Amino acid sequence: MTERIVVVGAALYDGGRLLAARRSAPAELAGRWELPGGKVEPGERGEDALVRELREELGVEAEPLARVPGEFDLGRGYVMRVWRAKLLAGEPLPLEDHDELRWLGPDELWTVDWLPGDVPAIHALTATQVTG
Ligand code: 9L3
Ligand code: MG
Repeated sequence: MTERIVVVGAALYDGGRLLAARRSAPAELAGRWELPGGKVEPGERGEDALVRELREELGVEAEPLARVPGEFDLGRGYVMRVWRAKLLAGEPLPLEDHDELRWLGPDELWTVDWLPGDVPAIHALTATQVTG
């Protein structure tokens, strides 16, 4: 596949804890954990896609803070760009494609079974200390 599909992922923080979301679909990804987010629409800015995806998937308002350097290969032509984001309003709910959410403290980051493509992103997040 030569097409590159850009996916945005949110490292959503609240009080120093990171939100992890367990996928319920599609079947081959179900049960694994990810940073919430999804595909960028044509012409859409990454930051705008992030805000939209967090509204749709979790029902919250969030503010992108800073891009995590790099691009994470998800396979099958997908690459993920990650932003740290801060929860502004709302309590996240698994409204779409997720069946469980968990806020992870700094010492709990590896207690969930991350999707393989998300693992390098979590490592990148821990490489710097800034949280929202
Ligand atoms: N994906 C992987 N890790 C993530 C996200 C947000 C997405 N943190 C993968 C799962 C799908 C594809 O990217 O194969 C598109 O994601 P979505 O639009 O189904 O959320
Ligand atoms: Mg999604």
